[in-house]
Parts: sequence; C-alpha cells; structure tokens
Amino acid sequence: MAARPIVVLTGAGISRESGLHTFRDADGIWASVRIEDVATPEAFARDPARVQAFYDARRRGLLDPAVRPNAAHDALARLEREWPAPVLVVTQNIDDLHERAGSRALVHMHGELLKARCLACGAVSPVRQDLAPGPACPACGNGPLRPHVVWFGEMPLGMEAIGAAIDGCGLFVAIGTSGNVYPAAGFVAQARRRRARTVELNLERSQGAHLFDEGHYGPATRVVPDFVERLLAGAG
Ligand code: BJW
Repeated sequence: MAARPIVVLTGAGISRESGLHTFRDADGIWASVRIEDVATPEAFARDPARVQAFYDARRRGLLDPAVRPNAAHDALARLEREWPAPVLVVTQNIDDLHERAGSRALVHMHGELLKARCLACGAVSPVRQDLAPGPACPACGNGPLRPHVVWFGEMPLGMEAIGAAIDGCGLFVAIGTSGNVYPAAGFVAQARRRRARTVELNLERSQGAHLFDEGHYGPATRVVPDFVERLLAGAG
C-alpha cells in the first residue's frame, strides 16, 4: 500500500534531553512561576517588564551553546527526508531545535522565541537579544516589541494548515506532550475521526494516553529514533 502522510505533534518533552525545561513536570517551568504572571496577554499588559524578563532568560538559555538538537529531533528530520510521503512536524515548542536538526516542513503553533512581534505594526522579525530594554521594530522603526509566542487566550498559529494536514494523514504521532493544552490536545481525536493510526511517544503515559492506538514509553532520545527506524524499515 502507498505510504500515507504523517503528522508529528511535539511538546516540551522532546527538548528535555537538550537541556530545556518542560512545563508540568515536577521540575518544570510552572513549578517556579505562575502562568497568570507570565503567559497571558493580561500579564503582559499589567507587568511587561516581568514577562519580558521571563522570555529574555529563556532566550539566553536557548542560545547557550550547550543546548543542541538531540537524537529525537535528528530522527524526525531523517523521517521527513526519507519517508516517501509528506511529513509535517507541528511543534508546541518555541525553541528552534527542529530547524537546527534539519526539519523543514514545520509549524510553530505556539510561536518562536527567536522572533519578536511589533505592537504597533505587527511585523515579525528575528531577535537574539533581550527585549528589555527593547530594540525598536526593524520594520516601522518605533514600535515596541513583544515575544512572538502564543499565550493563553490567544489563537495558536497555522491552525488552517494543521487542520488540513491532520485531515489528510494516515499516521498521527504525539511526542513529549502532556496533552493538557488545547487545541493541540484535541488533534488526536481529529486524527482518529479521519481513521489515522495514532501513536504516543512519551516518557510516561500522558493523561490522554487512552486516546491513542498505541504508546511507546521512555526518553525521547531512545523511543523516537527506535520508532522512526521501525517505520522506515516498513515494520512501524
Ligand atoms: C518527556 C521527557 C523526555 C519529559 N522524553 N518525554 C477549558 C477547556 C479546554 C480548553 C480551554 C479551557 N480553558 C481555556 C482553554 C484554552 C487554553 C487551554 O488549553 N487551557 C488549558 C490549560 C485548559 N488554550 C489556549 O488558550 C490556547 N488558545 C486557544 O485555545 O485559542 C482559542 C482557539 C479556539 C479554537 C481553535 C483554536 C484556538 C493557547 C495556548 C497557549 C499555550 N502557551 C504555552 C506558553 C507559551 C509558549 C512558551 O512560553 O513556551 O505553551 S503554555 C505551555 O504549555 C507552552 C507549551 O507549548 C504548552 C504545552 O506543554 P507541553 O509541551 O505539553 O509540555 P508539558 O510540560 O505539559 O508536558 C511535557 C511532557 O513531556 C510530559 O508528558 C512529560 O512526561 C514528557 N517528558 N521528559 C519524552 N525526556
């Protein structure tokens, strides 16, 4: 039978072994900072300096030379290169580790830490420096910049393309995500309605594990390369 398109949804767990924190694990980001203080438009309106400092620190962390793509990112880039049908990676992560590993068909549904958005003209521009104190918008020259990330209550990016890809896929794989945050947590149900095979790859069973046809559990650097190897060998 002809190979069918694949959609891969990734979350913070895939980047954990690259040195970046997850959100809801015991040592995760939300254990030390409240969502309401840093990850909502209301928080930014109330205390922009605090929100900018939170993302400035994470941007500096991402740019640390020790933070590099791991074997799981590499395996997904290989899958895209070698699978005979389209492979789309939809990531909730704002890091750039998928691109650095070589993934090209990629949607950052929760935005990108290395981009900023102008509050005046809306232009999105690359950024590697702190936004506090902020540089001016390179497009209009005067607007203040905010991180180009999707906070709670804001619309995730690329939803139309993601929906179309899930509707047309034969395999949906979720990697390193707890399934707590919508709309991403609902993608598996959409894939099931379209009769795609659904697979969870995670450190442990997520709260939505029962929604998947199968699960493989362990660190992403082990389970993702193993799964990709089996898929490409035709025994997936
Ligand atoms: C490993 C591992 C290893 C560890 N190997 N695995 C009530 C019901 C339903 C929905 C809502 C509701 N009330 C509000 C909503 C909507 C809301 C929402 O979902 N809230 C829930 C909390 C209930 N969602 C929104 O507001 C979204 N927008 C929206 O819905 O717009 C309206 C809309 C309507 C219709 C269609 C479309 C849209 C926006 C959500 C924005 C999320 N933003 C954040 C922060 C910004 C970016 C940033 O700062 O980085 O995005 S929150 C945070 O959570 C971040 C992540 O992308 C996201 C998901 O987290 P993730 O990746 O799953 O991480 P963890 O930590 O939760 O899980 C890690 C997993 O890895 C764990 O399972 C570990 O076991 C595993 N792991 N080590 C493999 N080595």
